[in-house]
Amino acid sequence: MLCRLLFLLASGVMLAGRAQAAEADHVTASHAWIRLLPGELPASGYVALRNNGVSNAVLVGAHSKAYASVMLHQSTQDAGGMDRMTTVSRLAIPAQGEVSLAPASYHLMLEQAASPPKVGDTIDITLDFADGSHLPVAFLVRPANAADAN
Ligand SMILES: [Cu+2]
Repeated sequence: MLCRLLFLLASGVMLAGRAQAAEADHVTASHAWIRLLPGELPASGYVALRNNGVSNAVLVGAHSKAYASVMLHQSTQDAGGMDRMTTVSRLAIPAQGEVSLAPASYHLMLEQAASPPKVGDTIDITLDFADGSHLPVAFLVRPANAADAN
């Protein structure tokens, strides 16, 4: 009897420990959308991420069945006003803080669509965190001239 009680206690502690370790569990996503560009041009994915946890959540990438290639990028302008994009390997969402993937900033670069997306479609993209946890997010496909916020 005591053995069984100890076992139950131990598994309860393990479950609690696991829940605490999962970064994705503390992150909520809102305003997830994709800007669709014509032809074979890559689309961009945007989303506002909030971390309700007590430690940083670190986004390390994303994947989707809808696109063969999903990359985390940052757009910046150099001194001459030229737009540049760089690959981002780690993006920390601070504890109790927010990070936005938005035009002219961080974004998901989406290439090699499995089938051509249409405006109004919802596309599932899973965000990958440094601890191996995942956050599935539904992105709304919007036209090339869509405003920054939805
Ligand atoms: Cu990009």
